[in-house]
Amino acid sequence: MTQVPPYPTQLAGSSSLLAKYLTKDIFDKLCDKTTANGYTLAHAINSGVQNPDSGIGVYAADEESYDVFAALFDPIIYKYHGHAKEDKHQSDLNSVNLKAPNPDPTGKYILSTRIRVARNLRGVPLGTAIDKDQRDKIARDISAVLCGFTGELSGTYYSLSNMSEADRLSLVGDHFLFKAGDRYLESAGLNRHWPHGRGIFHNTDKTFLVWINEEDQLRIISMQSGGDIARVFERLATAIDMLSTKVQFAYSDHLGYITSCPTNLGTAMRASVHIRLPNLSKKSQELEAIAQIYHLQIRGIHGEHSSCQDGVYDISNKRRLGITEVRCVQDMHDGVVALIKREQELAL
Ligand code: ADP
Ligand code: ILO
Repeated sequence: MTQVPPYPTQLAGSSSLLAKYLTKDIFDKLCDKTTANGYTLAHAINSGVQNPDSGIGVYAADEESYDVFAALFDPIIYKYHGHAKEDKHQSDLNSVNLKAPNPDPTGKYILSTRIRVARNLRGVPLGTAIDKDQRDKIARDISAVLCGFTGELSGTYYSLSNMSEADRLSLVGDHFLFKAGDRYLESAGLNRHWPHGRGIFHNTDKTFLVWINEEDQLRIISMQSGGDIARVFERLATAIDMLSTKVQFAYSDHLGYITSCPTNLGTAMRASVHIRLPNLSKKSQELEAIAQIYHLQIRGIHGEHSSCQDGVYDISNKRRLGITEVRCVQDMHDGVVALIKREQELAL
């Protein structure tokens, strides 16, 4: 008989969505449930329990996790994305529908633009429950597909196991590669067998990159210096189209692309700029207010949970589910236009 874990009292002082929605009643209802991949409630909540400073605190292991643990995941998804149980997701990667002229043609504010989507393969457990052989197979199969890309997208796959420490640190420092040892991922089981099966594919200019087997099996990334958001989106859409002809991704009509963290469901897209806002950085309430109007998320430029330095921010779309990819990027674009306008007014 499986042993039922006790209610995690460590959540008492946490302001995560896990702590908010994992009432004793919900816990009792879900604590003996398991998905076909052997994923339990204890697995799903471990990251939030071990890291009480989490914003969310839960991870899934498969599409089934979102059904089996729906009593916990549904309110979290609704609170984060405003997406209700009966709502459907919709996709639009057609760059013609995006109205995004460069908000900063002289390059005074925007340092760089990056758009990424997460993808996971249909029928394979997510990184939280995947085994070593399955993970290695993904790295082999996907890198082989990517190495067949031509033109602007042609590039090379670098496995983390064979990479020198100096190369790894340089790629991380230049914002191209994921960091090692994230404690939220660690307690979610996403760092098992590290660095096996992890790697990065990129083209020569490092404008097209694919992370393999980090938080999600694939993170498909388009990025470049400056604020040409439309060009970055167009490149990403082309790469996604090409990959989609070779592999089937996990997708549901309700949740869109299935990801290990519920914040990434739907489009699984984060479109961001690194932007210099020295005057607005002294008026954090105003910055927050603009972010709220345009559905923006504000981060430091060294990844999530990093803080702002010298008035430079990572500004991205916050919503991802129930809206299209074009809408995600439009949110970011329109918000950045508003931020630059206010920054200019404050400089007068
Ligand atoms: P995610 O991969 O979920 O989008 P992170 O915040 O962890 O989120 O970012 C991963 C890496 O990408 C970090 O090194 C970050 O600095 C870099 N990055 C994010 N947005 C940009 C951007 N607009 N320009 C350059 N680098 C970026
Ligand atoms: N588990 C962390 C991160 C949540 C959102 N970010 C990512 C990378 N998925 C938390 O709950 O704060």
